[in-house]
Amino acid sequence: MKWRVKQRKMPERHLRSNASYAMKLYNHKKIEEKLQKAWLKDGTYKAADDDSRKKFYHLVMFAYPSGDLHIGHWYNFAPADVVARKKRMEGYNVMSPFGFDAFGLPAENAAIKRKLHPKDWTYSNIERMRKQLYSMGPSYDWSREVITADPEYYKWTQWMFLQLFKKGLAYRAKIPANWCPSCKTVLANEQVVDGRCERCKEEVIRKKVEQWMFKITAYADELLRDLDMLDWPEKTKTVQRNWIGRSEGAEIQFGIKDKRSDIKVFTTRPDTIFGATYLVLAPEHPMVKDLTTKERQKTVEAYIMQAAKATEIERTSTEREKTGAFTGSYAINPATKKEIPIWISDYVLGHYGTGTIMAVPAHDERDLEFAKKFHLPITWVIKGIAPGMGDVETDIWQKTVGDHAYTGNGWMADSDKFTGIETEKALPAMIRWMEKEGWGCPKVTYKLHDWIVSRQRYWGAPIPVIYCTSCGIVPVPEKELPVLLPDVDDYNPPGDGKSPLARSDAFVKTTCPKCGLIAKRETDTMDTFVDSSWYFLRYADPKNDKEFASAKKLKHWLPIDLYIGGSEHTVMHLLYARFFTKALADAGHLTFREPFTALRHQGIILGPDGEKMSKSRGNVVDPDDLVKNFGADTVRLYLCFMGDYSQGGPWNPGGIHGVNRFLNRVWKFYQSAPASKKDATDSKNILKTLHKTIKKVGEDIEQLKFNTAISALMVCFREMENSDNISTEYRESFLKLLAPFAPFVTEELWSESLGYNKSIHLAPWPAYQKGLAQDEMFNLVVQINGRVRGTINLHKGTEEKDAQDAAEKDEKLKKYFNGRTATKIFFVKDRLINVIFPEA
Ligand code: ANZ
Ligand code: ZN
Repeated sequence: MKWRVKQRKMPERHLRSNASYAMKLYNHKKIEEKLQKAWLKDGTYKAADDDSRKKFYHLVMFAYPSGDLHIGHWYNFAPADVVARKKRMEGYNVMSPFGFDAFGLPAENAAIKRKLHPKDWTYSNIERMRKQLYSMGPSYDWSREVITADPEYYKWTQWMFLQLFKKGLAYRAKIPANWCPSCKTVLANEQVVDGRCERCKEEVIRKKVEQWMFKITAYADELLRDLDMLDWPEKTKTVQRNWIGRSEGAEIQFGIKDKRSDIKVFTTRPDTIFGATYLVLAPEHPMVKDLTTKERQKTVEAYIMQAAKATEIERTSTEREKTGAFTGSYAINPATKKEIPIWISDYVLGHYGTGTIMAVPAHDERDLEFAKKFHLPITWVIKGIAPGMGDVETDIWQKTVGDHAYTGNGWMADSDKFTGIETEKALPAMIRWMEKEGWGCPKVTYKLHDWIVSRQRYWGAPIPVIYCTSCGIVPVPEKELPVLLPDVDDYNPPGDGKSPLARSDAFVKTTCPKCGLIAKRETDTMDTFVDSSWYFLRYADPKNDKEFASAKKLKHWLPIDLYIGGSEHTVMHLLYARFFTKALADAGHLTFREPFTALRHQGIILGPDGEKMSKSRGNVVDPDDLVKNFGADTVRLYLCFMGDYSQGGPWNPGGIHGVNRFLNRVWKFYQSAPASKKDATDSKNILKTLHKTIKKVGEDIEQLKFNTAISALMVCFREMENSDNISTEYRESFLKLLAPFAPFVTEELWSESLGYNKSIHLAPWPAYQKGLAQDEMFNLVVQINGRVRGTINLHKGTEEKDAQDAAEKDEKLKKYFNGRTATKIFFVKDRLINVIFPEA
């Protein structure tokens, strides 16, 4: 009996004695709050404008003050912060700033829905998000924070507008624009997704309105060309390239029968001119009215009405049956001199090229479909087979014309003096001929359009322009900036296509800066993408009230060394910011022409069910709860550990426990084994682990491979845990390597257990010794079809693909491969590879 009581008491006492220790063990709430304050107070992450150290400008995309920081923000910001921290420890003068993209439609719509003023809604959100951000422990220099809705900021947004205006890059034009009937404003092409408003999902209609535009097309060529020199994901560059959409070809003039005017087409295949058997205009083309004969008027008008309803996606769809109407007029093909009918159809877009095409049904799939439907002539002018092949030739020709257009290259046919020539040679010759004859010239066209920047909404920077009845459009003098956004009572869109600011007499009425007469202010505000096109410049000198940033500070900090953010910004923000940089450089305000030297995208975190996180699905992961339960370090560490950063993936609710246990073990280890007076000497093996880890973690962070860096850290830690006595070097180095990932725990242990009084985050990043960090070598046995043919000396841990490559290149083994493709490979890491070829 007694014995049993004793037995029961023993573990209890053990527990109790540990209880106070356990409390001291990792009270994340306490240490995190304490350190957040200390870092702010000490200015630990303040970036000094000092030239003595090499700078590193590290940037994440600033946030919309939507109200809450969600796990997707964390996934962008927390792993990105690891890089900034590591660079800082490496001795770089790191600037990692943060700010808020505070103007714009989403904030305004949300505020209207809640019957709040957009300003109150936005600024209270900023307040909340800032606190959430502190909790994450990022190493931002908060003294550089920018908020685009602050007058001190948008003063310079307006100033930028004026610089573009001066250079003729900001202009006003009446254009068919995307109009969202629900948001009651114009949208940029980039803001229309599948024919719908990106914000409210309402179907967008086309409406002709006078708008302010930025001439981004003036930079189309440079925007395209300079992509080559950027360290960006290839896919992102490709998307931008396609968005800019450069097409080389010719512009050809067709005379109109019985009329003096003529009509221009853009074609990428001027070599097919002899096969152009009809013309097609976009239904909205301004010449349609003139070209339509009386008899055809009703049909044409009905068709135009019908076509106006189709979205651009529908119009460019290859699935949809072609529709159209004959105008009753004829053009003259300048090459054949034949009369060809002029049609209209919605597969021709009004705002691309000249809005008119020469149709070559034999060699263009869309034209062929159209020609077959409306029984228009088909003339074959390119053959895919060399001349003189007799029957085969005719045979192929006829078969092909029946089903498909022949869109490839080949030999010219039925093309007068060009007949028989290869198309690649004929093309330049034909353009020269057209030029000489005076009806054609080389032409480059872009898919990119000028950027519509005016918005008929309240929550944005007012466009700094005044309309005077005698002087016309007059820019607001720079010294009068900012044009303050007035505090109006009714900020709802009036629904008449005007901005809510138009209702404010006090705002509208002004005097002309040139002649002093009564004049009116522009009441449109700027697209929020204007604000974000230059915010990264302001961080260099955020408090400057004389300039948007001083030349000296810009020179010191810019361009951005690493920009990390979502790939959804590929065609808007990332393109606009590049345009702004080039335009400002040309105006003499910047000395560089590309803002983001290196760019990386994080992947997307999905809900635990593998679906996109959304409130309606109920699969949203709330970072605040996680922080409360596990602490920010655990959340950060898990986000870094959960998978390949660029891929993202589903959130695994169980996974976070593993990294939490790891951090607790780390905590316990340093608590129970404080720095000893007499230092231990590590064995060679232990040292090897350490130096390999230093090398690997450093390299992995550079490549944003956070997950594998953490795996290496776990191995490194186990070695330490299993050793009786470990050196101070090992202990300190490990903590430093972990510091960028888990800034709070490591900071606390650094001071409490290791006794330092300067932040670990400013301590030097550990260096590795090459000799110790090197992988060991071993002899890989190479078998071909199961027979040993030799060995090759490789680094331990070499993967299958690299092992195979090495074997193939080996002088002695080469002959067994002989350029053949293996059907199967058996691979045993660090031991053997067996390459199977089909037996001859
Ligand atoms: C004659 C021709 C013959 C064409 C042929 C193609 C093949 P990308 O590469 O996209 O620039 N096109 C021109 N303007 C158009 C518009 N506003 N709406 C719809 N299509 C238009 O395509 C250029 C080609 O698309 C042009 O070359 C024109 O058709 C058509 F065997 O001209 B092509
Ligand atoms: Zn005037």
